[in-house]
Amino acid sequence: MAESLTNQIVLITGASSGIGAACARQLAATGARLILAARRLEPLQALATEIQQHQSADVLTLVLDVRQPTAVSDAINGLPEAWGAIDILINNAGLSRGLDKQYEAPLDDWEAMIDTNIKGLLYVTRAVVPGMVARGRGHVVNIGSIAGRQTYPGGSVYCASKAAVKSLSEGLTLDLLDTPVRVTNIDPGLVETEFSLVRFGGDADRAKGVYQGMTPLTGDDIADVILFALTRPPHVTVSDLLIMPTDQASVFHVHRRAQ
Ligand code: NDP
Ligand code: 8X3
Repeated sequence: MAESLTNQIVLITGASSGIGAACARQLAATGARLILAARRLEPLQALATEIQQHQSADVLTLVLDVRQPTAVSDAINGLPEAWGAIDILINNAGLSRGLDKQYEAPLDDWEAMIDTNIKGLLYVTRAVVPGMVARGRGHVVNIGSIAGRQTYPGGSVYCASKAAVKSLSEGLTLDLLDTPVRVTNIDPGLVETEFSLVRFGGDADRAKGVYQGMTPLTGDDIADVILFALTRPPHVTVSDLLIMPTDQASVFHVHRRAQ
């Protein structure tokens, strides 16, 4: 039987936009209780208000920078009692910075990507998963990328960070083998979110160009698949998925129509 998500406590990192916000909206409709985490309070609060009003879901917002290990463990350990037993963790917070050559890129960009996409994901996992193991239930969803499977020019460090996510998903699966806790790795292709805007430092025209002439995925497309994985019966693990726009065959092959 499909797993019900009603009253399950879900922590979504990077819930203030894009894929994370889409997951929040879809999970709210299932009756799950949501902890929405990100650095920006305003979009988190706006989303929480929207979800509470339209779906009367139970929502807690958490201003959190996943790059700060002490802040992460304090935030998780300090959750109100009614929210502490996290059933589902969606490790979604992540970003790319620039498209510079490996021998030219600004060091700050590397730090941001490695600290967020690899170390941040690890810090949150380290804070949440012991409770899942102790309670004998839980599901971790890691958001990787097609960029973790194929490296493109100027993408060295972002691609490496997403290859690391894939390894971390595999490692966590192995480490949890003698427990009921499940791990799902999701690798999306091009999804139109704030991702490219962040990558190109707020340059909206350049960001728009990434999706020009093709139909990208939406955050909802990825949330659909995550919901599918989360609702499989307990003996089924959707372990590793690549989700692509129909207009994309690889990081190098995107079908664009003349406009
Ligand atoms: P968005 O930029 O729309 O969302 C990224 C989210 O991550 C935001 O909510 C942002 O919130 C949060 N975030 C960034 N840094 C931190 C941090 N240090 N601490 C906490 N939260 C943080 O992009 P997407 O929705 O597209 O990205 C979500 C995930 O999907 C990322 O891991 C990305 O790498 C991955 N992905 C995206 C693809 C795409 O084409 N868009 C394809 C494949 C994978 P805030 O700024 O408020 O902290
Ligand atoms: C995001 C997809 O191809 O822009 O991870 O890196 S890509």
